[in-house]
Amino acid sequence: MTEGKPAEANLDARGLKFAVVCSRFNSVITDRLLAGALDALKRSGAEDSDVEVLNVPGAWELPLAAKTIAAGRKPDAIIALGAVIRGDTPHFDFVAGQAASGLMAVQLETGIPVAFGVLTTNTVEQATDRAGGKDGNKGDDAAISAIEMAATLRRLRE
Ligand code: INI
Repeated sequence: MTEGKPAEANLDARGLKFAVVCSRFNSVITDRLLAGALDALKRSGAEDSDVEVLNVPGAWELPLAAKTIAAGRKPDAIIALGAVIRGDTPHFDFVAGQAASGLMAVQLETGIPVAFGVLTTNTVEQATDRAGGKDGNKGDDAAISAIEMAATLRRLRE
């Protein structure tokens, strides 16, 4: 291990600014993802005043909202939350695929980490399990990743 670098993730969110972009589509699920993300930020020391929450209609809209926030308020990290659940048409593939590649493009273009808290599941049950159910809360997980990336990038840029 290189001297001076912590072996464990830095999950200290104090002094860092975050934006949470959350889609309303499948809001029964995304509300739980949002609660998980906000809980993780608070647990890790983020101030309420350093956390901005923005809602968008669906996962399709997440990349543009994230890009606009990145360009404007320049938070230390963005947490994108959504739930894309497979139906009987290929719609799922377009929405899920474009949300994922759009959010990746935003973080690479802007240099602001975008945590991917978008569930892509075959069923509502699978989504429920991952939104505070038996498989944890992916909103919480995304927030933890965002904190680590924000802290790591801040260190790298110093
Ligand atoms: N948006 C989602 O976030 N999840 C879905 O499962 C979903 N499905 O299944 O259609 C979905 N569609 C809406 C989409 O994100 C846009 O809001 C809409 O197409 C308008 O641009």
